[in-house]
Amino acid sequence: MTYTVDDTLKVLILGGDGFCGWPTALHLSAAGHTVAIADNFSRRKIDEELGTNSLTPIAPLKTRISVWENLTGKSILFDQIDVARDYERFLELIVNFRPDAIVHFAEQRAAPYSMKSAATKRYTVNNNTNATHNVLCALVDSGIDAHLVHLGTMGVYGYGWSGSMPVPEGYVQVKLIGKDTEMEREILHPANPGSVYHMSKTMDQLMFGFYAKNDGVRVTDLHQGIVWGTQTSETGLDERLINRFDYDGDYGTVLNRFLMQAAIGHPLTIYGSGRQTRAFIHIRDTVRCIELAILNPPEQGDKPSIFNQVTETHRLMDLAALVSELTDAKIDYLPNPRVEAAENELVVDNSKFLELGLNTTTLSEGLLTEIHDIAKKYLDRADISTILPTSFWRRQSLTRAKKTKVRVID
Ligand code: USQ
Repeated sequence: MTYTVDDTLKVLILGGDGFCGWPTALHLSAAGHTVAIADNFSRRKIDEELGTNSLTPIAPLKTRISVWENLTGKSILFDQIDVARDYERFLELIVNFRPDAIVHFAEQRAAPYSMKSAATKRYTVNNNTNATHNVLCALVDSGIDAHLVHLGTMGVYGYGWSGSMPVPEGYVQVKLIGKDTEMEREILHPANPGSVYHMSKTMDQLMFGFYAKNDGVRVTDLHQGIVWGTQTSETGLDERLINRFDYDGDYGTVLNRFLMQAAIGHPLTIYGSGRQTRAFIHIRDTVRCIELAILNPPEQGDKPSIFNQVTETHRLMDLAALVSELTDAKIDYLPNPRVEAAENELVVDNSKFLELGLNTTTLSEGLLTEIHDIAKKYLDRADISTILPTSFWRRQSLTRAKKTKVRVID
């Protein structure tokens, strides 16, 4: 069954206080859906643990929700739950709320954080896989046929595997060649994660496939690229609704980091060659994609529906050059703290969202300037000591990074 934009649904957002979750909650509430948030504030706690903070001053969730209610007359329900650990309470929540859709953002989402130490690797796997499994298990346990929309990642495919062939939306056709026979099959695209975080999302995929097949759970997995930007039309309505802006070496994603670095006069930090190509999406398109996914659920018994949630691809050195042209920022080539291909091609098939009517927001000078301006506005909150990477994929990278001199390109 497909819904129309006039249908109003009950949507439970897991991780609704985070960078993607909060703007999604507002977008869906503005569109008339009944929204409930479950969150354990782990993202705010990790800020404390790392001694970092959002560049933008984010209000406590209760304040955010009451400001939204005062502005729009629309209420958002909230329950503080750790989905990975409080199974019984989560079950009770879905039995009481009876959602039509659950949007699952409740995972540790930073690759560098997931690679910092044995403790963060274990936390990432324990949290992410348990959260996903608890949600699936609770859907079956409760008998509630809610559509599960999960925020996955382009990183499950890895980079460079298919060369210039477009990365398909989740599944590939393969030919199995035996001694005497050959057969064609459709399988999940081979998983090729580049960090423990990305690995946890590849494990999620297996759970989705199993529960869809065994129990008829309806799942959409969104393979999202790197998000840039910070504000949506809803979060921009009042400063107390403002979204997070992460710029530190663990949680800041590359383009937002470049824009913030330019704003404070720090050289742009390219890791390695800069010839890595990645997929990008603006936060405004993230929230639109989530709504499109909710309105277009798979049928019971279908395999998980997989969408590539990306709007464009760019080489990192080209992005840095663009930001540098706009702002006169210098560019630093740092030794790469990660283990990743120095260079890759990336062409992505995103036709499913385009067919559903997504009008993409692509990189434009206007938007880059808007984010640069936000970064400038909150400059006094910036802690420059958190910019350089402190997470290294291999122990020896740390030693190498200390020994190698940074090359500055004017
Ligand atoms: N990079 C730099 N300089 C920096 C930061 C990063 O050159 O200052 C490089 C990295 O080496 C990497 C690329 O930029 O090649 C992307 O790094 P990132 O930190 O922007 O993004 P990533 O670690 O891949 O993770 C982010 C989100 C994650 C999401 C993923 C989508 O944190 O939640 O799943 O983007 S994707 O990359 O498509 O898998």
